[in-house]
Amino acid sequence: MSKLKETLLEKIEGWRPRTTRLLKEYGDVKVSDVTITQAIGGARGVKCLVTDISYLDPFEGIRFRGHTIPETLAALPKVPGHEMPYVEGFLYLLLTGDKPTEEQTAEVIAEFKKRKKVPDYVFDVIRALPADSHPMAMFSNAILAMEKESIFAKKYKEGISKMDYWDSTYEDALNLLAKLPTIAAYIYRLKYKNGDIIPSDPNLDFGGDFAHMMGIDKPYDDVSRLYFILHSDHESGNVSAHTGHLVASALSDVYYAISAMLGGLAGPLHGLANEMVLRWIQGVMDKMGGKTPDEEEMKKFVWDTLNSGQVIPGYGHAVLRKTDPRYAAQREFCLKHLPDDPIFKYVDILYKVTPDILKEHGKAKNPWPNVDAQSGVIQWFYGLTEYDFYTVLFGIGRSLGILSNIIWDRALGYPIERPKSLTTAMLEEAAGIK
Ligand code: CMX
Repeated sequence: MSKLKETLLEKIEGWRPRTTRLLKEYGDVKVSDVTITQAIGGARGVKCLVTDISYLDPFEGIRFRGHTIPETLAALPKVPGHEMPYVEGFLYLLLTGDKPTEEQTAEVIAEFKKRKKVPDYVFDVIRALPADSHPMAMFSNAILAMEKESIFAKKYKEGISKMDYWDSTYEDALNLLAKLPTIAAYIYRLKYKNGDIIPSDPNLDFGGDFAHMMGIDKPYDDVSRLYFILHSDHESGNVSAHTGHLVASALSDVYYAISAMLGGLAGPLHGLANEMVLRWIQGVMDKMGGKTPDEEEMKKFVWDTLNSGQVIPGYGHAVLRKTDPRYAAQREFCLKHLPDDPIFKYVDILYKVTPDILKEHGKAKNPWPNVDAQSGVIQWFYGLTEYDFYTVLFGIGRSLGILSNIIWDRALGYPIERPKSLTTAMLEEAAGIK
């Protein structure tokens, strides 16, 4: 057994009595009430999910295993000669809650290297899809095609104890994660680079090999590491994380769960917003004939979008009530590495004018930018200008968090998810309407 798995087992055995005690002795304690607004309105703010991997405070933003983004980036072992930490060390943190040593990080790197060969039939499946398929549809299909590799599904059919579900789920999760950079880069090179595929370099880490297979020079390896870490997890209620958890709660294996969660991430109100931001900015650039708009001109574009009944992509959030620290981390990166980039200038002017406009518009509860407002600029700057690929990058990152959650869901024996519905007439009755 790997040291990571041994540590995880120790953590799981230590954690299980806490969950059991809460259920046995305090199961009736209330943590939330549900109003009609919440029942009709997408369960906003209803506290009915449990995760220890990350927590989202509306005013502070995300903490991964208790650490803010700057703390996380500072705490993890760095790739020698690079600014950013190993994604593999970050996974160790998500899974165990402990900051990994260099040695513990090296073990996860070795685990990924062992598992990263993608079966040939996956590439056949991708190539069989229509060439104009969205890259997210290609990514989801490729992952679903590998379902037959699931160790959990095989063991379940053979008959295993509920206490051991997490073990084969862990194996599936690592097997799948290790392959995601190769699958994603294959889709990119097939779709946008005439099928000129760059093979994986067995000596590189997760982020480094991804940049290599994409064919993009340094520091894109660090950009990838930062991007995957920032997008990994945002507690459990967002559409992708919730979908992953929900599907896996039926004991569907992780191939089904990750393929499904990508479908949710591909929506324009969720992960696709990073594509929509670049689309929107390109539209403004075309109208401006390449000239950078001043604040007054930019205000007009924002108002025109709102007045035509559309949302401003990259702004607003269901939980956050301040500038997303994932936006802030990427902004800091831009200020350091690409302060004069024309698209960054657009994003910067947008940041200056949009919050006040959204406040005046009076609808969005959060007028501040989210992660997606800033992420495309960095990709564009380093040469990844095919913006319909951006959500795939989000999908690789998000898989780290969702798979960590699913392993823990299984370890703690969380049941199949099944909230209760009401009819409109029942709501009217509850409201006292005749
Ligand atoms: N531009 C214009 N209107 C907005 C808005 C925005 N950026 N954000 C919210 N609103 C509107 C909503 O559409 C809603 O309008 P209606 O009352 O007409 O339905 C109203 O303000 C209230 O919405 P809310 O409670 O503030 O926000 P929700 O929790 O319903 O939705 C989100 C959250 C993110 C879907 C929404 O802010 C939005 O559509 N933003 C733009 C798309 C985007 O950036 N999504 C990415 C989010 C991060 C991620 O998941 O990747």
